Amino acid sequence: MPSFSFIHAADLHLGSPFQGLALKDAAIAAIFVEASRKAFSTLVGLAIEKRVDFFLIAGDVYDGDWKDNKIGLFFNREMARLEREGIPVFLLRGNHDAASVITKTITLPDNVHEFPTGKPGSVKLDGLKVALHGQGFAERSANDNLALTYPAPVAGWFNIGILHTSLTGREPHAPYAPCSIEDLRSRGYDYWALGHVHDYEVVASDPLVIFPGNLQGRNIRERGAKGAVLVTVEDGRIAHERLIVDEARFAQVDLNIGPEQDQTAILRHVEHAVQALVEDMEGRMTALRVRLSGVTPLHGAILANRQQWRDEVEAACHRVHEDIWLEKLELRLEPPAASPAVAEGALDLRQLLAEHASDADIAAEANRLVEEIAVRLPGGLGANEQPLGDGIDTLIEEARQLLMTRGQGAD
Ligand SMILES: [Mn+2]
Repeated sequence: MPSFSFIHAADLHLGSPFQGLALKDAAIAAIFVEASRKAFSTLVGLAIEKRVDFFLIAGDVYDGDWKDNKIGLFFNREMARLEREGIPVFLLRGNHDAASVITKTITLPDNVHEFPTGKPGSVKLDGLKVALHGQGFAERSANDNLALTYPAPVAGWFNIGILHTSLTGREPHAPYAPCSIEDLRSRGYDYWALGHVHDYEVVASDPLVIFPGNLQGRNIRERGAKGAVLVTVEDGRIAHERLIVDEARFAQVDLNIGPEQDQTAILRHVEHAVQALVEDMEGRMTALRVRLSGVTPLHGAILANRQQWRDEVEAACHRVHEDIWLEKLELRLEPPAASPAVAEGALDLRQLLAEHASDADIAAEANRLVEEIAVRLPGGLGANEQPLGDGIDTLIEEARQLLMTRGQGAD
């Protein structure tokens, strides 16, 4: 069997609206806005440099329908770089760029081959004795087990299945083209190039089943190093390695503060925790969420001066590294136990809010409100799983903290 190598990427989400980073510095925010495209250009550059034999993209090239042709022009330009180097690209449509979702087109170069959407298709690379099998999504939702209808392997060849799927479920990713590892194994292929899940995961090793994750974190839920996978096959032996191409990174630190810590101590605590991140940054600009929790007598003062505290925490980050920017200061603080001053029978707001914060009805009502707001958001933000950038738990907690501050003001 000939030796060869290929790149397996997925979930480029080109054109994804930028979300959840209230960076006040426009120049810094612009780096994050451009990051997804830069990451893909970097990956194409690596494909050329490493002289890979082909390039796979397992769905969700585009985040949704194009506003205009800009994103199509960008993708075409990158595909043309690969074509000039003789590198073919095999791709399929996922839930975000299903055939019914994308209404605009730009003619792509001849090296780009798209798998059909109504049924699985196969491509044979004769020189390499490699057979590729794939099926794209016709509609945004694909409820059928697509893997089961993939064709039998070509005997004696290296067979690769390409599929956009949530497997048996990968929260918080929506369930699409559900299938089990056993379903994949039953096809008798040598490698499964999956897409949809945005975290890198080697799901199985016999055969190899991999989610490469997305190329660039787009919000605080997509943290850590991002990239694609380089697969090398030599004398029938398969090796794989990650190619990290992200341009900027998201990270989070959770700090528990105690009642004895004053402002200086809290900010030192932040610095100390952030220090541990520097190695993980690998030189990338980093958007950091700092979550402060614990019991502190400063509770009221912090909530009342939220903006000042946000800036002080960002300043602490910059004392550690100039490229760490605060994505958000998330507060989950509690005041020390209630003073006995609360009169018998008086409404104890804190008690009341604490009792209701985890109430299922409150969560349902909050979800309904988010949906109502989502449809009015610009730029397709409403189509996101979490259009306000944070989960319901965090939003309810913030509302609770806000009410507590107001309540204190009325004392
Ligand atoms: Mn997807």
